[in-house]
Amino acid sequence: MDHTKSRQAFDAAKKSIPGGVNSPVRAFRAVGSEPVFIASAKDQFVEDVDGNRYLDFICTWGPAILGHANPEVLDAVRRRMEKGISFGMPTEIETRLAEKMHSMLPYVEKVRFVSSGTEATMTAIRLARGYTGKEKIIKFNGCYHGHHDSLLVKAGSGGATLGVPDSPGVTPGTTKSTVICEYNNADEVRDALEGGNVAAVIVEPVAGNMGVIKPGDGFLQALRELTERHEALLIFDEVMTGFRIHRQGAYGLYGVTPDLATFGKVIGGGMPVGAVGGSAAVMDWLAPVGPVYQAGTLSGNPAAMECGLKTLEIYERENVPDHIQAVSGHLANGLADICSRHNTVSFSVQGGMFTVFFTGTAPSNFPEVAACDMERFRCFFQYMLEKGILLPPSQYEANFISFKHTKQDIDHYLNALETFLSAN
Ligand code: KE4
Repeated sequence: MDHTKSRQAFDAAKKSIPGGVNSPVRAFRAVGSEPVFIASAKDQFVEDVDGNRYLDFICTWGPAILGHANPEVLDAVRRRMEKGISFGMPTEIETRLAEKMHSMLPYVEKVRFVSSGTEATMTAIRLARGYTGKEKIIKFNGCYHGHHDSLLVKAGSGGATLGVPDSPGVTPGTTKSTVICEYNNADEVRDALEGGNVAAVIVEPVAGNMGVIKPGDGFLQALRELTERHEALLIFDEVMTGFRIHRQGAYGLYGVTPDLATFGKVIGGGMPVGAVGGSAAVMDWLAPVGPVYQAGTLSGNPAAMECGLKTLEIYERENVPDHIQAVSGHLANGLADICSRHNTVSFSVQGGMFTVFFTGTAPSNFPEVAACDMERFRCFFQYMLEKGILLPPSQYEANFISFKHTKQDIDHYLNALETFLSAN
């Protein structure tokens, strides 16, 4: 494939944007090549500036659950924007999206909209600390909740230990109250909670930022019981899993009700939206009703609200979850067949998200993912790119399926995987 124009675009971008990108993963550094620059997208396909067309499994990291450029969504956003883009005042469209989310998720009695998943989890953490009057936050090794300081930490040595900064600029003072436990290890959570002063446990109910890793049997239920026993809040970070692994996210799939949940991606339909939701008793601790401060110039932006609302309306009307479930079931069957014949790969599929791991046994936590053959993943990524299949450029990322992906698309993916594994 010719990537001349992408290379020129990248050279130009690097002169005015750090690394030429506005989010690091887009720079393709984990796969050792230069990124392609996207010119347009439609349905399950994207096209780069050189005119190369790709079957897209990034789906803008989850928001494009309807596929790209849905005509009804575009029309609704266009009509909304003709009335003005932003007012810094309340609008009814914000209420309508909040009501839609409550109608789909009854435990979400109230919602506060923000402009990213990072803002959503940052708000949820502050709210939990304000509501409980406690300080510590428990998160899990390998789970990503956005780039705000208090959760941008990595595991120290051993198990349930205080986090250490995962980036320069994050001070030990901001991470001293963050405890890291191993995903799928409820005993570590119990030990950490018994230390007291824990405001909340925040978890990706299905992890998607170390590849797709499902909770072991009873893990989420154990977190629910342990947090109730120790009067800490349970926060489901559903920024990625919300409306993707089930029409009611992890709440619907596992039957566990969190105290708070954070959302993003799908609820914005590709425009900047994040949200934190939960019971009115907890949510009303947020300003201006309660004392926990939080704000945002573009929070609840009418155009973004319209994009998210129309996305969820179509999602329900077209029964998108059932279609995605059927296509991902076809994928899971195909991957099971391939992995039965190639013992150096494994996989994990949950609803509209999946990962092929370059290790023989599907990982259950971050250290096991870190042991994958990353060089072979790099070769796989490049092989698929040249085949016109765009994968997330990291073993630690999830692949996404949209409403527009077909079983034929999945067969194309499976055949390319099989050919790669047979030759490499
Ligand atoms: P944003 O601030 O990127 O909107 O959301 C942060 C976030 C929070 N919680 C979960 C579970 C998430 O997956 C994310 C962001 N996901 C990444 C993909 N791994 C976004 C892609 C990127 O960083 O460019």
